[in-house]
Order: sequence, then C-alpha cells, then structure tokens
Amino acid sequence: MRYSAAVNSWNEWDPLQEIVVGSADNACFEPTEPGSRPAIRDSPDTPFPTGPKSKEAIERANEELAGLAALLDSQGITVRRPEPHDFSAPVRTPGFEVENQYCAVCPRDVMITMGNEIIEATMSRRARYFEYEPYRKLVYEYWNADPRVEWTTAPKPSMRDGMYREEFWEWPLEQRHARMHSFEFCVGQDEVVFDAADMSRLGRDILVQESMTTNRAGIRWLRRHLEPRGFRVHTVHFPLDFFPSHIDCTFVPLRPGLVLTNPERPLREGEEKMFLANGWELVDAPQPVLGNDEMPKYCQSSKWLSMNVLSMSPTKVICEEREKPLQDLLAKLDFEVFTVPFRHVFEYGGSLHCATWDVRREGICEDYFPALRYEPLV
Ligand code: DAV
Repeated sequence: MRYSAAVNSWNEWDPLQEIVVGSADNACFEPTEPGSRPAIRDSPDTPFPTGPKSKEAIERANEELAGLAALLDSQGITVRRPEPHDFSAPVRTPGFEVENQYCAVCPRDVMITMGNEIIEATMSRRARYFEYEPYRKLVYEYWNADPRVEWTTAPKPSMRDGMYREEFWEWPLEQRHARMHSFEFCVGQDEVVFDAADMSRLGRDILVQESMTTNRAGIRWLRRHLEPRGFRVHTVHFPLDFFPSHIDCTFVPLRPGLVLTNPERPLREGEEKMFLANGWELVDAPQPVLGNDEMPKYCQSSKWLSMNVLSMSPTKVICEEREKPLQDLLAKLDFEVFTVPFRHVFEYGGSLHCATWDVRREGICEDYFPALRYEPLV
C-alpha cells in the first residue's frame, strides 16, 4: 500500500501530487436569484444575460484552463478534469426553481479535501445546487480506490425564499457600514449553508470565513463534523468586505508561517492574535495591476482575484501573468514564481486557486499553531 492515501491534502501549500482543474464547457450566465444579483460591470442597469455563455467566451477560458493544466502536468502533477454537465438545464426542487445552472470552472467552491476526506459543500445559491455532479465520477474513483478515503456530503439547504434575506441587496452603503460588525448578509441563519471556498486549511487548523455564502449554522456544522476528527475550526471575519464570498482573495496562506493578506480587508480586531502569537507573518499583497474597471464585463468578482494564487509547493507558486508587482513580492519572499494567462477565466468567478481542487499533496496533518488555546464545541 502506498504511503499516502488516494485523497490526502492537509493544507494549501504542501507539494502537489494530484489536482482537479475546472472546465468552462457548457457554462451559463449565473441567474438572478435571492443569493445572487449579477450585474454588468460598466452598465449595471442593463439586464444581465441569461442562458449559455458564447462559444468564444467558453473557448477563451478553456484555453487558459488548458494552459494551467499543461503547466501543472509539466511539473509532474496529475491533472484531472470534471465530467461534462448540462448547465443549461433548469433546476426544480420542492423549494425553488431556477432557469439554468452555472458552470464547472471553480471546483474550489464546491469540493474540499480535509486530510483523507472529501467534503461536498451545501452550496448557497440555487444555480449551484447540483454543481457537485461533474466531480462525482472522480469522487467514486478515489473512494473505490482506497478504503482510507472518507466522503461526506453536507446537508442540502432548502434554498426556499425564506432562507434568504433579499433586502440585503438594497441596503444603502451607509447601512452596510453601520452594520459591518453584524455579519448578516443575503443568507439567513436558520439552515446550514456553506461554500467550500470560504475555508482555508492550515494543518490541524481550519479557517472559515462568515460571508454571503457561509452562515453561522454552516460553521457550527463544520465544527461538529471536523472537531472529532482532530481539527480546530476558527471563524474569521473581514468587516470591511461588504460582499464577502470565498476566503481566497482575502487571506491566502502560502507556507508555514506566512499568509498573503488583502490590504483593503483587514481581519476583525483580535483575530490576528492566533497568527502573531504563533510566529506567523501577515504580508499585504500589492495593489492589483488589473483594476476593478479592467475586469471582464461579466465578472462578478473583485480585482483581488490577483491574490488567488495556487501553490505547487512551499517554494513554488503560480500567479496570473499580468500581476507583476505580486510576482515580485513573492520572488522577494523566496518563492519560485510561475505565471500563466488567466484573465478570461475571471468572468467565471475565480482565478487560479478557485479554478482548482487539490486532491493529493505530500505531507501529513501538522500543528502550525502550538501556542494556541482552543475551546472545542463539545
Ligand atoms: O474578492 O471578489 C472572489 C472569489 C470568488 N470565488 C472577491 C472574491
């Protein structure tokens, strides 16, 4: 039996062995729904398109995704891809109906590896309810290959109207400012809701961001599931991000002792203590080269996709090719920096970290916070 299990990944940086890279095949525009109000960047009053993305837009994104896959492959890393899925099909459940689904560009949002376990997130948006399907064939393969592999699907929320707080989208800026410490967003607190990309893995310690896509019940579910398995789960907040969704453009661990931080989204006061008390360094990313007004017009993410880097090891990191200031900073921090063009993937909701799901890295579960005092739930 080989030393490490078919599924084995405990952090964001250990030497990468096997990874899933997303695909833009059959991608559709995300529909307007209670958990999402997509808008065209330079023309917010024009209705957002619906249905399938254009063939050209899909080809451009697929070409960049293939470029990332080729780079990973050239480094000896096994690259897997999702199965085709008809995202143009509507979804109807007892609780909701939605005209089309989204895409399989960002496996990170849906799937997470916690050591030898695969967890499928509940998801927070209707159009993404069945987004685990393109990965199921791979999950079965890993699960069949090795009895050490655990597989958990988190409870699906109803996604009925009552689960959401639709007024959220109308709150004026002053109100958002006044409420910035309440951490109430478009999803209510009654049902268990989380996207996988709101988590970040640092060995025994897992960070979870409270966001538009992960609520407090979701975090309680994760704690009750993960604490008996030896993990410590830490909720983190970034009060200046009024539309938080997914932690990997905000707080990006690069190796033991080093986190790349977003200068416009500091941690809530006090939450930096666990890092500083354990000798970790928080280093701000430089301003992105591509500003918010240079993002693709259908892109719903911020310019901070610049920070969404992918680690191949504690010394090798992949960065978008235009983001020279960040590449220089990473080189100064002793990383070997690899670059790929990835701007056409942005309109599908992510960059290099979002568009991947690492299944296997070398290494074991380690404690990078030996001075931590932690109160488990039970
Ligand atoms: O900062 O706009 C984008 C990440 C989406 N997966 C941001 C978060």
